[in-house]
Amino acid sequence: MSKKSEGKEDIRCDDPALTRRDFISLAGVGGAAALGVGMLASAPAQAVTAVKNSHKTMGVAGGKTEGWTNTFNPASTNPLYPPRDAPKPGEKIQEFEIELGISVHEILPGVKIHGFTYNGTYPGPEIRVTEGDWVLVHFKNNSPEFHTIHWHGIMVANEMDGVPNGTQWGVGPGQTFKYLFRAQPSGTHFYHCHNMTNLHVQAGMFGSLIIEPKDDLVRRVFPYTREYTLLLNEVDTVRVEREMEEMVRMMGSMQKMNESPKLMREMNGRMMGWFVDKKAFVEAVKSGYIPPYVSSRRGQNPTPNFNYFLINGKSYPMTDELLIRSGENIRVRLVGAGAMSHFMHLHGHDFWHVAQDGAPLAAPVRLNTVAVHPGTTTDIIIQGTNPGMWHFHDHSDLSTTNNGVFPGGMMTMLMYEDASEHGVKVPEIVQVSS
Ligand SMILES: [Cu+2]
Repeated sequence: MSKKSEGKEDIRCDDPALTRRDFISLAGVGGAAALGVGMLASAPAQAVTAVKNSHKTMGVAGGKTEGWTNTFNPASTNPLYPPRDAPKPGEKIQEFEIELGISVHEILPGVKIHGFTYNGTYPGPEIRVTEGDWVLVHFKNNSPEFHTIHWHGIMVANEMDGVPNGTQWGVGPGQTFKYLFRAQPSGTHFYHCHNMTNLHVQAGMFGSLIIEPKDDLVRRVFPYTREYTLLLNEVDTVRVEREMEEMVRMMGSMQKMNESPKLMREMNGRMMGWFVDKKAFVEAVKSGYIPPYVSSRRGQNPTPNFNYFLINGKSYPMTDELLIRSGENIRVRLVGAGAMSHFMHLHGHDFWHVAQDGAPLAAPVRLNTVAVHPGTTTDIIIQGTNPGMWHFHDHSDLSTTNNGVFPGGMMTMLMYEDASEHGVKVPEIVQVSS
């Protein structure tokens, strides 16, 4: 578990003392950081409000949002806290431990892949902190490949950005790297590996990073007690399996050839095509260096052929439902963690698009379908106005399949817990069809 730490700390990466620690789980210090895996229902159901009165409870009347005062201000993109500051004595540090390993992940009954998993889960655990908190992550690499963690959308100091052979050396097998940053800006964000990103994200190296604002405009205007985080990505299971096997074989022989971490890092840089500058790269090619894109074993089929489309690591019907009650607002945080755009559509309702990339919009937008592009996050509020069981899915129909067969993929259900009280009658087959 995490150790408690307060006040200024001398942050040294690749500290050999850290590599001997036993990393098992990711946890916040002092219970202040709420953690969950994948879809998170953060609180019990709130009191039921009869659906006929529900419009009075939602902070919305006449099609306009009341109390939404988010005026345009260019300075709002400036960091609230100097990103290069260090923790001052007495400042609290939220500390987390993330251990990377190879484990088997089951997308659906009968469909398993080998994954790179943070603390054994696909996707990794949710990190949830409050804006302004210091965040210290001990990232221990227990896999035979190099990795980093990139804090997507976070205003970190340059050295903490997690770009391998760019802002840091890749974190090698058995090594630990300490990431330290202040949580800003607030909102829905995520983290992911930045080494061989396409493969490593498919293999599971991503997770949500929720930074709670001190004053939440979304919650003020749309009071809610339950929320869900949906990380969207897609996988070419054939490629992931093939590349993971190849990677383990290759890295195993490299380690046998040379146990020197320094040489390993340099060899990895060469293999990946990283150089100190463009001139060195051009000179190396002139001298006979063959870049990886020339020697690629992928041949004429360079693009992944995605065959599974995941919400929090699972495909329908194994995706978790969104639970709601009549008159309730729920907040849904959608994260475009993969390589494809997805177009999330809700049946039977309009919803409010309230935030994008973490920041509240200048005005909420009423939609029934919202695009979630790679690298973006989208927050929506669903109002419990129409009891029943409703599909919520990517409207790009390719993504509602499992290995080419409908139904499946990026689909879940908005389930009213009180649907039967309102006379809704649907056959059981609608609840889970596969
Ligand atoms: Cu990685």
